[in-house]
Amino acid sequence: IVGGLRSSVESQPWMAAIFMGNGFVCGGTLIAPCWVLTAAHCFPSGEETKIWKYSVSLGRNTISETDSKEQKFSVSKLVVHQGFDYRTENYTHDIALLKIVNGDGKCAMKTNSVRTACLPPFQQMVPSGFYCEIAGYGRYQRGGFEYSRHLKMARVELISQSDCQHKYYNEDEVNRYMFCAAGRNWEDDACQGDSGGPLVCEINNTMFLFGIISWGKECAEQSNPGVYTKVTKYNQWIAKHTGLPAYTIG
Ligand code: 4AZ
Repeated sequence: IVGGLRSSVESQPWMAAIFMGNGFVCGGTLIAPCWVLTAAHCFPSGEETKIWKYSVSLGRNTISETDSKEQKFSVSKLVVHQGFDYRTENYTHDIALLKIVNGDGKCAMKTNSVRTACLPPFQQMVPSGFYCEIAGYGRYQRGGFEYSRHLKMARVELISQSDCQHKYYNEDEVNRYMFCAAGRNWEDDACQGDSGGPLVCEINNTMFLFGIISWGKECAEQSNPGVYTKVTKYNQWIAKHTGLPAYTIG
């Protein structure tokens, strides 16, 4: 996250960190005790058969050190959206699911630092101009290469679909499965290493996961908003692959 501020995981308790071996891969969001939603582009094609390489941490304030309150899991299933094409520069359907399980065969336990985010109802998008928040452990400086030592968050404003498709990007780059958001004065943005992580919006005191951090041209550059996977297009896909009852999905 470029700009924004340092966050504690207690204020982003749905935040997941995905690792391959000891290496950090991507952010993610806990949407049910056994399920983390993330971005498809975090996984090269064919990774569904190599889930033993991956692990997931919840309740973690830094990437570099383990946390006394953290919960660690292995991955028992990886579902990458079948419409995502890793070989092209196209990020359509940048969505994936991880099923998590710990050494005792259990899923996530609710604590002060671990909690699920809600999924919004199908096709119900927040209006442009609305402010939401993003979180991640990725790069923290415009043009920088270093990942943040701590979890960070930032407030971003949702940009109208037509502005995003005509003013900032084009319709080939940004389609109806994506939306755009940017910080005040273009100063706050997601950056490399944040992908897969959450864009949540507060509605009636409840945090709903509307976006998955996906891509963008550079980070925190004027007129280059961040682009997010539009979670409200995927309720049925999530229900089908998790088996979660539809009423818990928005
Ligand atoms: C990335 O490479 C990435 N500024 C994610 C988000 C943004 C740029 C790059 C948005 O994962």
